[in-house]
Amino acid sequence: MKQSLIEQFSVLLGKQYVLIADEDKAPYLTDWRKRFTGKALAVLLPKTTEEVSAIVKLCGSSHIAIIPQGGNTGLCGGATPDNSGNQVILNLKRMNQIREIDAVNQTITLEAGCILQTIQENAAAKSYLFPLSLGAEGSCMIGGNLATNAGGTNVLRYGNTRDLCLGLEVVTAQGDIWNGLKGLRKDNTGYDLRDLFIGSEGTLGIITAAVMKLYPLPISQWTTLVATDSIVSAISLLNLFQKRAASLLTGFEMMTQESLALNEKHFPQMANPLKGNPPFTILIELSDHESEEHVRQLLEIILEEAFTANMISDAVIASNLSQANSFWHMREHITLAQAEEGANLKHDITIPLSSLDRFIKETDALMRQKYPGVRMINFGHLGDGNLHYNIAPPLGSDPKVFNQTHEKAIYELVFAQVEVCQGSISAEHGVGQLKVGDLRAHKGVIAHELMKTLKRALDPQNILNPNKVVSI
Ligand code: FAD
Ligand code: 2HG
Ligand code: ZN
Repeated sequence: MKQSLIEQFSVLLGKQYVLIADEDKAPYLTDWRKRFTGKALAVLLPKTTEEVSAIVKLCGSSHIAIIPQGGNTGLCGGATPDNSGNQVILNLKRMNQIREIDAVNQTITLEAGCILQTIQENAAAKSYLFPLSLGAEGSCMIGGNLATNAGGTNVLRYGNTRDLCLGLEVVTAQGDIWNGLKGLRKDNTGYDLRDLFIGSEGTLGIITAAVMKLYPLPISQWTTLVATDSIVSAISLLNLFQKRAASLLTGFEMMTQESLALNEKHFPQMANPLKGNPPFTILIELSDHESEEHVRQLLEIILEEAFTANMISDAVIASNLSQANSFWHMREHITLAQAEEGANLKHDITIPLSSLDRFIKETDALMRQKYPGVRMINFGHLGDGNLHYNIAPPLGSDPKVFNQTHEKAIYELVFAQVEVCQGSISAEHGVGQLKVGDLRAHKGVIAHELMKTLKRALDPQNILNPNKVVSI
């Protein structure tokens, strides 16, 4: 049966787009963090929506599950198959056409396999901003961004991927093609199907194309690094910028001393330009559609006010684009430094800003008491209350052994603290296979049951990314 299915895939896609040799499949079988590895009957590389639809129908009639995959940069194992060898990976990288840029409507219609950075570059070439921006933008794809409702560094001003999307084209679990590619900013015709598929991590449908919003490209941007000695000061600074700069504030990222020390250890060229690597370094970006001078003056006025109020103790304003880029690279390299250091435990959480200081102080204290020597590698999108509260094992311990022994208890400790502060256990990375149990425990019974009801209704055969997000 399996052999005949592979032959049918080959007839449909062409033999070279049905990968069955172990060495060809290998790059698709392990997630970015190397936490999960699975097996797959085949890796399928369709070029058109019709081919995706035909694959789903063939899989449906053979009861073979499908694992949708984009750039495979997800951090929760959502795009990795299980170990049965009975699942196929459907990678959308060949569906990489920009179908249309509508200058009047300020929208771009894209296929799911378009790489995020390519989209940004194409938009910029036409003087538009496509605001979604994240460290993996050189390889993640818009289908994956939509499926995970990715966040990144511009959420503060432009929202999550969901907020940037106006319409979708989706292949359903039955293999039907839903064409919802309307570029409408208002559409109250019943249930919002688009929002159902966004963030569903490939469990409800396969996103094949999308209409996304474009914005005017800012004409000037100023980026600065500032030093604060506490999270309370950092939040006061955020509130000051929100008040004075309002919508010109496009980035507000926090990095702790420990996270930048780790960066410097693995990437010495990424050393913190702020003297002495202060307790908290904040990266702030202002963007404007007026003159360079206008936003520069505003930035200086706000920084002056912050100095006077003792919110900050040092600041460096990037003098050119290359220095601004180096600030952002420093921020984005923390994840890579952590990967170099070895396996770590990631907690991608949101906490209301009013409870963030309490969360960090209490959780750090508990962590140090229970796991002496443990390292808190803390950074994140402070403007969104989104903390990457990552735990690295004590120096000298074997990360694998430490994680195997303590992972469950550490997750429980952090998530219990998140619950006390009324936060979320997944701010932007999603659930994947990593947090299925945690979602069950923390989403609330009614919400979790509703999610299972949706899954059963849309995918009764359970062939789309089974056992990811929810198990039914
Ligand atoms: P994949 O990893 O291939 O897939 C992710 C999930 O989406 C899987 O469940 C998969 O089945 C599903 N999926 C993929 N394509 C489709 C489709 N077409 N239809 C239906 N389902 C699909 N994330 C953030 O939110 N913010 C960040 O700042 C951020 N920074 C990162 C930095 C680094 C260095 C790395 C490695 C990752 C980062 N991520 C971040 C996580 C990751 O990049 C995002 O989750 C991204 O959106 C995943 O896109 P992808 O194309 O790689 O998807
Ligand atoms: C980021 O903000 C990403 O850089 C990755 O979301 C976070 O490595 C992480 O935990
Ligand atoms: Zn992030």
